[in-house]
Amino acid sequence: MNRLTNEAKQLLNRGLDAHLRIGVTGLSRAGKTAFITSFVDQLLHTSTHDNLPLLAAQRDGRLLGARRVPQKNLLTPRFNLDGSYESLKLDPPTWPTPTRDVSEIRIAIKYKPQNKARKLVSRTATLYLDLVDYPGEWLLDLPMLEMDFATWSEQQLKRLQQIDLPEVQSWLERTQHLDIEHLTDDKMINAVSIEFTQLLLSLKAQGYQLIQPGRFVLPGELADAPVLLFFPYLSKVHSEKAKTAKEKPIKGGALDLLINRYKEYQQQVIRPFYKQYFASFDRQILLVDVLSPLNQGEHAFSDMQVALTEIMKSFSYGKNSLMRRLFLPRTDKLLFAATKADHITPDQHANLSLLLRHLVQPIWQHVSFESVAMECIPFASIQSTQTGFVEHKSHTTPVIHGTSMQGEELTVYPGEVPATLPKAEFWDKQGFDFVSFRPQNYVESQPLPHIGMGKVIQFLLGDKLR
Ligand SMILES: Nc1nc2c(ncn2[C@@H]2O[C@H](COP(=O)(O)OP(=O)(O)OP(=O)(O)O)[C@@H](O)[C@H]2O)c(=O)[nH]1
Ligand SMILES: [Mg+2]
Repeated sequence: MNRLTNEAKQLLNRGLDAHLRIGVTGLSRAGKTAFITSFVDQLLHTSTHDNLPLLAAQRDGRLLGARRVPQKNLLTPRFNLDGSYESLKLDPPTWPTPTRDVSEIRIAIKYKPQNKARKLVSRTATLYLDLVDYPGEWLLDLPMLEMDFATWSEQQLKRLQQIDLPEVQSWLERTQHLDIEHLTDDKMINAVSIEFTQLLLSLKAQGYQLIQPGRFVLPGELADAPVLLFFPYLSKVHSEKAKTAKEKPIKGGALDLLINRYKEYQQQVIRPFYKQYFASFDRQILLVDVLSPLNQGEHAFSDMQVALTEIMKSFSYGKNSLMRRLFLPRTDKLLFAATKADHITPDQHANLSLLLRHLVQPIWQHVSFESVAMECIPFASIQSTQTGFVEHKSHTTPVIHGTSMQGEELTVYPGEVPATLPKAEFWDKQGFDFVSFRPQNYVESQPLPHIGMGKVIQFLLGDKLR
């Protein structure tokens, strides 16, 4: 009892209210906006509905209610929750519009503490929750911090050379023979940089996900800023021969400009993002749309795999990791979540979870040694289909039923999700048929339909509601 009263006294001094900051990320279209919308919507309904049976605090009847409160961080744009509701309320309902920058929203969750010491102090407590949406593309830039311009250029050009697309090859031919060392104004540099950005955007539209620098395709507030006007270029000045001859770029010349902009990008764009945002998250969720690349084909899938491996470097907190050396990350829980699970039949959810596990495997073991709890969960933020069975010649097949984006009622069996990284046979068979569904009609008094949000929310904050 003595220990309890001591703990209670400490709690009294600190106050019972706790604060949790969660980073929500994923490559564009992964489902971040739909996820935060549903996350908040589910919490707002917990006191009136039995919508999250897997969230222990709700199951135990200890959740008293949740409400939106003004965010503390006044410099970050607000997450547009009302905009999401407006899209879903339209007739026919539509998905929220794509977002391009970081945004955040704050929720206060009131609950009855279960912890004995907490109960001694007060019968109710509040958890303040910040959810911060930021583009996963920005995480692709971390490795750039350890590369100088010449090394980065070499790596990028090598990668571009491997992409067998006419627009890539023609950009390489046009730009790598320019004698920019002797240019003294920035007109040509700016023009080639804009072409490079367009090339990256076109690659992204074709399913390539490993895009570096990430801000070139998702500039946020930096759109049109000169810090985004550079491109990979292997200068003769960087060649081994020139190095020994101690040849230096002309001061104030075009090559100097490229190098300086690259350095500014490292110092003024990449570093501040990790310092101000990334290092401030207590927990993070990385949303991965595994199903779309599975549908788009081998190039999209393998590129997503490489992009994920790059992204995972930001979550690698080992003692010698770049993250640990440069910043002080404090994330203690990391969730990998496969989104849009309502596109497949329930019997495939286990495979989706296993496939995601294989995708994040390279870093999984590494991170779990560093006292970060990790989990892989398949889920759907806003369920847009219903599940059922179809009988055919005494054979029962599981199906999903929904309305396509064009308004067509569809009942489909989308196919099997491979439980391991797909092999050549899978791509030959093109075994997976993915249809985009429109959201179901929105009923204001009801929580948004979902699959597995309770498990996701329990992992991210269940222990903070004890
Ligand atoms: N069926 C289904 N589709 C989803 C779900 N979540 C997202 N989608 C689809 O994925 C698209 C992208 O979702 P968003 O939430 O806008 O993704 P995002 O990561 O915020 O995308 P950006 O803002 O472009 O970075 C949506 O327009 C939907 O078509 C879901 O739970 N179920
Ligand atoms: Mg978004």
